[in-house]
Amino acid sequence: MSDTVSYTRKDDVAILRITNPPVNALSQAVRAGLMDGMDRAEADDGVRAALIVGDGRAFIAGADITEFGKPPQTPYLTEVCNRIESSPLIFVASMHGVSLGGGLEIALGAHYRVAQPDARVGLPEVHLGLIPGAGATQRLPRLIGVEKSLDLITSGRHVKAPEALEMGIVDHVVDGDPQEVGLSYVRELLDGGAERRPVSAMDKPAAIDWDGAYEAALAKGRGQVAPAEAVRAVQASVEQPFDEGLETERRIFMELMETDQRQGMIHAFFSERAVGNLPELKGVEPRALQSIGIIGGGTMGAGIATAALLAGFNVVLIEMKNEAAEAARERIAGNLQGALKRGKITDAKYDAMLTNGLEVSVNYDSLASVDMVIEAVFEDMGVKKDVFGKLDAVCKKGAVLATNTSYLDVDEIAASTSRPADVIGLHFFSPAHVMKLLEIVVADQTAPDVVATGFALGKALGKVSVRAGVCDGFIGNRILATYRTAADHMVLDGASPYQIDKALTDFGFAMGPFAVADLAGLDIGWATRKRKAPDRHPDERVPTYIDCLCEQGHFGQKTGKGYYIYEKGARRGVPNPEIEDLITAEQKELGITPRDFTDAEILRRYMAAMVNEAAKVLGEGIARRPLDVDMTLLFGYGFPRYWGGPLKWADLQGLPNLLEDIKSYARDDPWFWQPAPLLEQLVAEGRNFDDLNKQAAKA
Ligand code: 3H9
Repeated sequence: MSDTVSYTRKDDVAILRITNPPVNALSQAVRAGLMDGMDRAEADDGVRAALIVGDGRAFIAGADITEFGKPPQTPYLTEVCNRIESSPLIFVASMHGVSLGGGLEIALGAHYRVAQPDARVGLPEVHLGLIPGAGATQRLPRLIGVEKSLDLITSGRHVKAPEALEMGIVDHVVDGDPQEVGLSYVRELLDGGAERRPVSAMDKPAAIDWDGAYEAALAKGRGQVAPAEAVRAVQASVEQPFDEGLETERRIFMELMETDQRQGMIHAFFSERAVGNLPELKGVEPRALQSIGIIGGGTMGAGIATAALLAGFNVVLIEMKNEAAEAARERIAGNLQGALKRGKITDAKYDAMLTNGLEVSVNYDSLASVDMVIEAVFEDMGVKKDVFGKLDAVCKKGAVLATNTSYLDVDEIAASTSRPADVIGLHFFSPAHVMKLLEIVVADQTAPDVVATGFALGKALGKVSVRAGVCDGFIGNRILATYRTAADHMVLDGASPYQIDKALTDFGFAMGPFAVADLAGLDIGWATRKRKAPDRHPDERVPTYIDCLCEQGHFGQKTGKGYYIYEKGARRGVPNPEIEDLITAEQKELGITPRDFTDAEILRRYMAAMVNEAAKVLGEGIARRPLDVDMTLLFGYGFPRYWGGPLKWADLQGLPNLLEDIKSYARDDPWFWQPAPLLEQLVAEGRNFDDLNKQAAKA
């Protein structure tokens, strides 16, 4: 038998046990092993039924994603599922841990399914830019109907065993050892005279409004095609005989396999896992971490405190005045209420977090015993240095001292203490208990175990942590500043902010840059412009029309007026008519004759600016790998996941073309469009960003 599928027999039942750590992915060896196991079981005298069970932590996590993009190898998964279903033996799947994608398809090929109470099933293929490709779009609708199937397939969500039982995906839920539970269920079935029950032979489900469902899936996916294509595959289960439906599913699956979106999504899948895996941290133990101090109880500080409490840490929050401390407690309680409402925590947990887990104080001495402090005060070097001076005086030896600054020099902050090796940047994104990104900013003297502690914290909080070096804005905000500037230049030259926002949401961004500016607060950009004004290069083009709004106290969403006007309580606004006049006035003042931009040019310039700055960030070592940039933009800046990130997007477009475009833009504005040396080097060497990712993985 194969190394990955073992064959044993208990009385009249054959047991096919899959062992392919870590998650029993259906590699070619596993597929072949299952085929061999079936041959053997059917030839084994006296065997009446067969049980499929997984070893280790999962039944089967799906097809082996590392095989995608390579020539498919026989036996194909569809054949394996069909072979299970058409076997003369009664086939039972005993499911524990996860049964995802092809894993669930194997189970749907079986005639009966039993699951552990904490098992989860799902068809997450859309998260890889695909649809299920081994029969689920044809079998699941026959088993549970079209609507429930579409819910599962187009969302990719995981369903826990009790819900799967209610939906009719599994037949039985029992706690115990998966093999033992499976065997007793098979016994029960055999003794009860149960017969084979092929799902493909079940009645076809009822039709729905397919075009409506297709359009809805397309809109919800913001340009992602796989969920919408899944609707067409499910449609085939109603309109075509089973075998033809399988062919339709296969055709769509193979077409999606060829798309950029599939490549982008799979890049995102592996990068999300690789991003926290730093060679420099191999063998480095993080420091002990149980209690966290937080300085500042505004939106950011309260958000970090909420995230820390939810992850089980004790939190001491420092504010300047008692009223502010109490307001911070209220803010945190409000955030936790949200978690309570969504069923993430129980009433008892909620009470315990607020009474035992959280201490608010106005006295820095309360921080004497905490393991880490995260400062989240006003973005001003003087204020930060003052805070770090106090922390240096009160914190115990070995405590990690972190700043949540979003652009200030962490080296300078560290140098203001007597223990720079303990100082690190932990840049959270607001709201910190919701946003997934954490930039871990490593200063010159930060000790390796302090970096490891930052990553350990990120993991405990469920964040995607990215290592960044010190520069103005680190990885994310530095790149943002550049592509935002490209958008500003286009506005000066004639594109409207609303056309730009629309072109970028059409591309798949959650929001366009001007809607984002309104959300973040126009005062932030205004303050940055003022801060940077003294060092500004004379060739730098900086529009000032929006400052007129700021001077009148209009800061975007929070004041009801910015690029857009917001009705009270509304999150979406309508274009502010004053903006056009302000832009026209500035164009006149600067002697600019506005011109038209196509959406394609807007996208190209915006992305070219993003990629060029990202290549500079990489070239300077602020980000170590292209995938670090990709994950920063994906998890902190609303970049569409199905493009994998800006540098994956750049690879997919072709770097030589992009460099040519940058050089052509530089003819009008050579100061802004200076090509990144790394980009020029990659083009000259015929390499791309993914080659750098691969090189880093080998190192
Ligand atoms: C499919 O089935 C298509 C079919 O319909 C049709 C085919 C014809 N393959 O996430 P973790 C690796 S599409 C290969 O850190 P967790 C993962 O990279 C597939 N490798 O652990 C990591 O490696 P490393 C549909 C896989 O406990 C290690 O396993 N299925 C696969 O947080 C541990 O993973 C999916 O989309 C795989 N399928 O989460 C499921 N899965 O240690 C995708 C995982 O080297 N997987 N690895 O970094 C998941 O959602 C999570 O990995 C899972 C475990 C929930 C299973």
